[in-house]
Amino acid sequence: MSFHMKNAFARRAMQAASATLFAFMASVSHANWGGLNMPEGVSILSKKIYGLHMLILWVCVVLAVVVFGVMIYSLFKFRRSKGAEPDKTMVHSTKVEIVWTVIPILILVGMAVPIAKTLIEIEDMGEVGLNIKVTGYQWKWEYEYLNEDVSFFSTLDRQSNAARQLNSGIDPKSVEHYLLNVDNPLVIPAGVKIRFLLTAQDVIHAWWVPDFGMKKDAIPGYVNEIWVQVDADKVGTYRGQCAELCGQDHGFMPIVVEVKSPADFDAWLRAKQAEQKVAGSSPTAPATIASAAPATTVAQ
Ligand SMILES: [Cu+2]
Repeated sequence: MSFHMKNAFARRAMQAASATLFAFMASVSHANWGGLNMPEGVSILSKKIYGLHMLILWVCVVLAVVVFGVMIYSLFKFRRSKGAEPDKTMVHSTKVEIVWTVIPILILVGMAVPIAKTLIEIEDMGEVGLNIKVTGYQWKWEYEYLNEDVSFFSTLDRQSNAARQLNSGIDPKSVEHYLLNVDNPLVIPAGVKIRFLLTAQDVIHAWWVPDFGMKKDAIPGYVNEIWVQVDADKVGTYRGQCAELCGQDHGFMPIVVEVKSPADFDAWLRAKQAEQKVAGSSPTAPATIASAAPATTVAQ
């Protein structure tokens, strides 16, 4: 390649790169920056996980700035065209090798401490106020409030189900919370530690509500645990989905959780108990799980 061709190629490459950069900048200036980061969530654990994520992100940013800063500075400052000569004495410097091995070890150990603390907390199922057994089915969820005689199924709402059919003639955009709404939402109290016992009846599903910061597989024959404590002031509706490819209608088994104040939750639970007693349709929880669950006391 001649010098001129090389030059023309470099110029065209620069033009293409700057055009791409410009297009990228133009698109991100209209982007929803709030959706770029992971959500902070509304539970004790989701906030801890978010805090960890931000801590590690900033550690990575500092490391990247230092490492790339030194690298780019060295590339320009000591380039061959300026007559730089490689320093042969540094090729096997034991001192330097020890330094750049020990520093990353210290950084990794420093990061492992808060991570281990949070992982231990995630697994701590002590002092729960309410136990809910969640069973995944193709394609719905069943919720059983253990020792409370309340259980029900939660399936995709009728509107979404009608709109999703081929040639339904219904514009999905006209359906509120399309594919993210259910007939019977799960109801839980805010400010109470709740243990979820996850299992499945047919294939592997996964119960996932992003705002709770928790996602875990629901596996037939196994009982997995997670706990969630929503902040007392975060009463509201939170949505999630099955997060494990579980068959043709995997995309149609959403999760809706209504978080109520403890008083409102108690009223709801009592009404539900009365309703299920009348209907005579309250299946009792399997003895193994019910007996493994500690006494249920919902904080007022
Ligand atoms: Cu599923």
